[in-house]
Amino acid sequence: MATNGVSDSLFKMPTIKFTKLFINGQFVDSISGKTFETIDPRTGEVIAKISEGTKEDVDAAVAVARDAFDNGPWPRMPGLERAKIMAKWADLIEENGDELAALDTIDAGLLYQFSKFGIPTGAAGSLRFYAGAADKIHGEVLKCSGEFHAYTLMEPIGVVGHIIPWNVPLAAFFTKVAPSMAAGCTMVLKPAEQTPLSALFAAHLAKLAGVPDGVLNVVPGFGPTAGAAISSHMDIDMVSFTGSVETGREVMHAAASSNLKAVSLELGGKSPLIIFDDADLDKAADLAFFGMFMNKGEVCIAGSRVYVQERIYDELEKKLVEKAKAWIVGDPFDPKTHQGPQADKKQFDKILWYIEHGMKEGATLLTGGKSIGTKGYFIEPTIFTNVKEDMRIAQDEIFGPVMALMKFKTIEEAIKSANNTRYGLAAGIVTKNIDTANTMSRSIRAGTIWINCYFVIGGDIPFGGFKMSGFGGKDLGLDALYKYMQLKSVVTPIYNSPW
Ligand code: TXE
Repeated sequence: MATNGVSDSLFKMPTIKFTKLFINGQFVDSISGKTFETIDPRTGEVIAKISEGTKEDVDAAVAVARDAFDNGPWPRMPGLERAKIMAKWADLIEENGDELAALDTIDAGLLYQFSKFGIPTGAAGSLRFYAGAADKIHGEVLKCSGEFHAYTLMEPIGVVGHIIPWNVPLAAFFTKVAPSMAAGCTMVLKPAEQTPLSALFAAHLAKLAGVPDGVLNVVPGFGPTAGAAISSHMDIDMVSFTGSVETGREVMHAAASSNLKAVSLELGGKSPLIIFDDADLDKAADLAFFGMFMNKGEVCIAGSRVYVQERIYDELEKKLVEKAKAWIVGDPFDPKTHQGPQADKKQFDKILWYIEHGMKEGATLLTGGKSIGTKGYFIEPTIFTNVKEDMRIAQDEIFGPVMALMKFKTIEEAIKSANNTRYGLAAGIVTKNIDTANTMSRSIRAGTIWINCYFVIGGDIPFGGFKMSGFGGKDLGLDALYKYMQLKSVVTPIYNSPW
């Protein structure tokens, strides 16, 4: 394995300008005055101290978001006006793209090239996609029985609480914020405690773009305090959450036991990639490797269960090992690096625990398995073979660079294996046979199926899971816009009312 560790000379540290809560268009200290440290996963060192929002700060943020929704211009503005402001914000995101991308690299360990790629696509791209839809929101005229005229209105759902994770901070931010803003909602967003930096910078740019005060509020803080205050708040109309199944359960519980706010959950995955023996082996190996190790496996849609038809299994195994040996783990700013550090110590420890557990369970470690260097959270790309489906490494979301390689004989067996999971976020199929592709894509219970590709996501493709991977409306696509809206029916007599 080619590992270059971390070369100090390549470190780039952007200036950290925004460390406070963003409420009502201002950067303010938390009410308690408390702060927490955000850590650089390349070194384990402190980047900055961030104001720590707790329940009181969430209350303050919700009060202004509520007022902005009930009395402010944003929900009442013509869609085209909202769109103009969002498009201006998108321009500013691109103008400041280098700095924003660097913030995600130092805060979450994303490859700088990957963060940069996400600026025009995931961040500005999402804003532009939903800005384009903001003036095309309409209900329909209904043909109803009796002499009544009836129609529907699509109205913004109200104040939204967004709770987002740390694996792709800026993309997660805009996946939530862009459609809800286009819908006319106001919001309070809690970034993950590991990665608050890019969200605060983006909030500053929102203000410059002309987003009215109170519409977007960002409250960094921890899950059990700031996060729980959002999901249990009586004045928030909807909570939109991305994270673990366990926390998703808590969010739903809090929503149910407070004001029954609407809930949207995007949770984890254990997605299968199924390679049939008619596939081009080099292309299939590329896809499997990319599908697993992109962003160091910290992706909810990572193809972490790779099923290979038995005739090509040994050869594919060899190709994957070769790829792992050539894979460079190290400084995420270095353009030659393929994989940066895991996002934080907790995640690093979790992944290493699973690797050890996989060996104890009896799977064969084909390559990798160790951490790299003495500082930071770097882990080798790891591949297990001889994996049994009931092993935890084949069932649990590891959220790290750990692939479980398994064999299958028939298409029936492949379908059964692909569905042998409590998750249902995504799946990939590699085959030249259209019948096989059609049969598989109809039979797998997952929200996205990729045929001869992987990780193709974008503003225009709805994204979200089946089963325990989530529900409550999709992220991305026009569906995401509608999940932040509610339908109102309006009915009136056509002729003079007898009443
Ligand atoms: O997630 P949490 P963690 C999976 C992945 C990872 C595991 C644990 O397997 O290893 O989850 O990660 C906030 N009320 N995913 O512990 O706890 C928290 O502050 C309200 C998959 O970081 O779900 C953060 O902002 N909010 C995933 C957000 O929830 C709470 C992405 C996510 O943290 C809360 C991330 C509470 N009680 C992890 N507790 C994906 N689907 O992409 C925490 N939070």
